[in-house]
Amino acid sequence: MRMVFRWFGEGNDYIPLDHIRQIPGVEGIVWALHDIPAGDEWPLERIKEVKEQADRYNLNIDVVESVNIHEDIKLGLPSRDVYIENYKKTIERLAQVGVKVICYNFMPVFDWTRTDLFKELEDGSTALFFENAKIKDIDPMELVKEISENSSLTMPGWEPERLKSLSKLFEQYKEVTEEDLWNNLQYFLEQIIPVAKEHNIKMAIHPDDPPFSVFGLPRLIINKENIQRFLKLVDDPYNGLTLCSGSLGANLNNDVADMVREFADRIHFAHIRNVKTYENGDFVETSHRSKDGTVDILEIMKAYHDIGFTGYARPDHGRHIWGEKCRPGYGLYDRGLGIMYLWGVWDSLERLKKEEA
Ligand code: DNO
Ligand code: MN
Repeated sequence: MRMVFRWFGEGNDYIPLDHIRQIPGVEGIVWALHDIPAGDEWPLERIKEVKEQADRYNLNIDVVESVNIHEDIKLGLPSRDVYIENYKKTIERLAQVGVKVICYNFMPVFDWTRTDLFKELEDGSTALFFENAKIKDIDPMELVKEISENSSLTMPGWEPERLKSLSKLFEQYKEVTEEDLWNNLQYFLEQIIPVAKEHNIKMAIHPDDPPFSVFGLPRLIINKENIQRFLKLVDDPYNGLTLCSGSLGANLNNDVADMVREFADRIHFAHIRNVKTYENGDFVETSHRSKDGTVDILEIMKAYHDIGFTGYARPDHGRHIWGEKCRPGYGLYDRGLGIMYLWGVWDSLERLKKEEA
């Protein structure tokens, strides 16, 4: 397991690289050029700049999250071909600096959706929260307004340029069924995977978050069955997964440890975090500890250990604790604690294996 840590870039993150370097066992940053609109090519100069910044702290840049997909690709519009060509160019350039994994998602309109970014927990910390009843009642525009007023830095997937065209996007998606979305994903993969393979970059799709339909939009990467279907669209190791325990864990029927064992060789990137999910469909993000949420992090770690996982992993989100000023879900402190929990479990499993041998 190779531990990495998401960093939003110079001037776009409160956390400096020298702090990241001090988290035990972290060998690289998970990064992106967040200011480049989805669909545009990433300039090589800008890519090299990040590599140089990371080099100074002896951190690798092996994992990119995310190279976002233009909505026209998801909608299957004729203009998609231009954006797919741009995507290929970005893959080629990322390969030039040694990138190994690209995380992306195929969620219509929004990246992850929450109703509250700072829900207070019993211990006085705050965390991202999803209230099912509120989503059913609220107009998406209203939610977007509320969410963006509460966050000082733009969240990935909620960029102002994209959100401006929101109502038009919703109109366009009215025509798109779930089967259309599968076809559009297949069209994208058939063109992208051979290029990624040629450049030795593993593509790793992130599950939909939450793993069920919101605002009537179709959702694909939500459970074991659909992931099986996804992997067969292009049956190649370069067509793989970012297995996110927190996203999938927001549906109590998803057994993430079982998915780790099932999809073992197709998991290139592990997002490991806990959520507490309620029967009414609400969920709140919690500390990584197994007993703090409804996702069995211990069992998931055991599954990764059993399959001999050598891919990249990150703690994904954390709570906001100790008064830290941070991006919603992306503070230093709780993610740092999360990493120490994950290492604690992992190292114990390693020791036990040695003792048993
Ligand atoms: C949620 C996060 C997401 C993720 C993107 C990947 O669990 O990991 O914001 O980064 O959806 O494209
Ligand atoms: Mn995730």
